[in-house]
Amino acid sequence: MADTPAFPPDLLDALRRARHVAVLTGAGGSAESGIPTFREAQTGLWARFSPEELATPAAFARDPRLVWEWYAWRRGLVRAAEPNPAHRALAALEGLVPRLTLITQNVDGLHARAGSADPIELHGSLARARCRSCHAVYAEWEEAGEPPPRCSRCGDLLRPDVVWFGETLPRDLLGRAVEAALGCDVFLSVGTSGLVEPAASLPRLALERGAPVAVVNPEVPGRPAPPLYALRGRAGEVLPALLRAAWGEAPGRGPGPPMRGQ
Ligand code: BV8
Ligand code: ZN
Repeated sequence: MADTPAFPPDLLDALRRARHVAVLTGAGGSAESGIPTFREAQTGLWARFSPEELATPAAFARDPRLVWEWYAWRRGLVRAAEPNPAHRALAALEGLVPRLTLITQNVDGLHARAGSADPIELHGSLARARCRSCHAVYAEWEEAGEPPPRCSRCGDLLRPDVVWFGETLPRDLLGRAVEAALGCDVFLSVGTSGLVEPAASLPRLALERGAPVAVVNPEVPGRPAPPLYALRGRAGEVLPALLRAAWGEAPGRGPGPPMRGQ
């Protein structure tokens, strides 16, 4: 068995006893699927722009085609990508705890593709587009003619169905995420730089209540002390090891000894 890094025993204990675990993921959770994070320099054509410049209503108003093509490029990356062991470990975690709330800032849909039942996609999804006027939502669309494609209902331009900087998050999704941060027994913050609000406040809400908060990231600044834990490493390695350390070899089974014949 690969030697699992030593995890703090009280964190493992809190996980095993938890009735409700909340998880927030960021771009670092998809990094091992080959999806560039926001902090990394973007490759090629997109090296000239920063996401904060392109992921805004003003950028789309100024140059709809450029913004639409940036998202088409990212959609291509996601289509070519597979969920990584971090996504799969979080999908397995659903079967190990009574209640799991998975909250993601990512728009790549990889948690659902890994089998997570109901990821809260706080910032929307690349897989959908919506009309900028009548707000009709599309899961598929014709890419004929000059991009962006147009709404079949009102003829205006489609835009990616994501939350841009300066736009408010869907109230119901944010409400569920805040409720999970306020009610969970353990909070895992995975692969996020914690710079973008209001998502960045979620781990803080849990920590302020004294709930154990574990940060899974190769870079964790400072010297965190319980109930804040630094699990320094890549999510695709740390999360499977954490499940093995807490629940044993077969992370796909519920707590307790594996049932026969399963
Ligand atoms: C809003 C979708 C109300 C689009 C995104 C205070 C309160 C409220 C708002 C604000 C505020 N202060 C500032 C604001 C405005 C703004 C904001 O937060 N700006 C920042 C830049 C300061 N917030 C908003 O506009 C939000 N709206 O609050 O509405 C309002 C309205 C008007 C005016 C005021 C308030 C909307 C924010 C949503 C924006 N949309 N995405 C798209 O994807 O194109 S944000 C986007 O960037 C992501 O979704 C994500 O949230 C963020 C990137 O962050 P991360 O995911 O953390 O990724 P990052 O690259 O930064 O870090 C990766 C991490 O992974 C690193 O730490 C790295 O070390 C680690 N890592 C790398 N490899 C691995 C790894 N970890 C583990 N394993 C690995 N292998
Ligand atoms: Zn329309």
